[in-house]
Amino acid sequence: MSGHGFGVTLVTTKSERDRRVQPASQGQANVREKNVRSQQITQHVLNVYNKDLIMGSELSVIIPAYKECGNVSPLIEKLRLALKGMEWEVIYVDDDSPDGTSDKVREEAVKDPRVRLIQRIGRRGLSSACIEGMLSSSAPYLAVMDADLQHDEKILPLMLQRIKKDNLDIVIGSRYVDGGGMENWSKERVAASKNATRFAQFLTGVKVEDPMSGYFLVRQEFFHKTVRNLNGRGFKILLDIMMSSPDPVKFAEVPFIFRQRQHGESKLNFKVILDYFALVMDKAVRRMGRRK
Ligand SMILES: Nc1nc2c(ncn2[C@@H]2O[C@H](COP(=O)(O)OP(=O)(O)OP(=O)(O)O)[C@@H](O)[C@H]2O)c(=O)[nH]1
Ligand SMILES: [Mg+2]
Repeated sequence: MSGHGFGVTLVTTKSERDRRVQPASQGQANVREKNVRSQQITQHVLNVYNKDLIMGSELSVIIPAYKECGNVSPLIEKLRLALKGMEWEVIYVDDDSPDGTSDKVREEAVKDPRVRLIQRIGRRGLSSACIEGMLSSSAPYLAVMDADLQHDEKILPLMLQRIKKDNLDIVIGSRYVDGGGMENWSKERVAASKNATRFAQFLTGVKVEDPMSGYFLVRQEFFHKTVRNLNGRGFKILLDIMMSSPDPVKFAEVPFIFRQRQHGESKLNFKVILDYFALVMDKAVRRMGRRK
């Protein structure tokens, strides 16, 4: 006899047939039948989805996104290539972008269960999007990268290797260590970025070359130790995390070339700059408070 469930052909074994010939009672037979079917369905699910997916991912890549519809499919494809052979997932956190970013991510998720989405309605904010994405993951390692293809996904395996090998809390994708840089940026933008970096280094005492990078990989345990101290506002989640740790942070920087944005528009505006100064001041004041 065969039955159908979830598009699966269920083949009943001889011993099941024998048991069904003289059931102790019809009720018991029904229960037994249900158990057999549920075991067969579980086995089918295990066969269809590979073991890695059932076991969970080692790395979650968190992508904050606002109006990045055109960048979704190209970035997911780049991640597939860069992370081949690894256990990974990608979690988009989209603030209900009017250009259909969330729908595009859902379209990709139907084809690949490693793609996940948090669509926030009535909310805006890059840092808070990263925090919520990281909190939604159960992976031991969490990467944060921009949605607009500016961060070089090819260094992710190296970042993961470094954090494990050197037992670090955080590995930063850095524009300002040897080998790093910015592709075709205007002199004014490079100067503004460097000045803002020096300002943060001076006021917060943080020893990172690129504390304003939006590209990093963090150990989940470490993130959970800092999460309740985070300011959570504005654009600079890395600086926020580094300055919120109760203990000295073990970190390394891996160089990459910050690419030019190809599709979509920049969200870097005057409010973002004001938020940045507010964050640095907040962290500097707290640091002075801790020293007293
Ligand atoms: N969820 C969410 N993501 C955001 C928000 N603002 C910006 N982002 C995302 O954060 C990342 C960084 O923003 P960008 O506008 O690229 O900032 P930037 O890289 O400093 O500036 P450009 O070089 O001009 O692109 C991108 O993936 C954005 O889509 C927001 O309010 N909510
Ligand atoms: Mg960008």
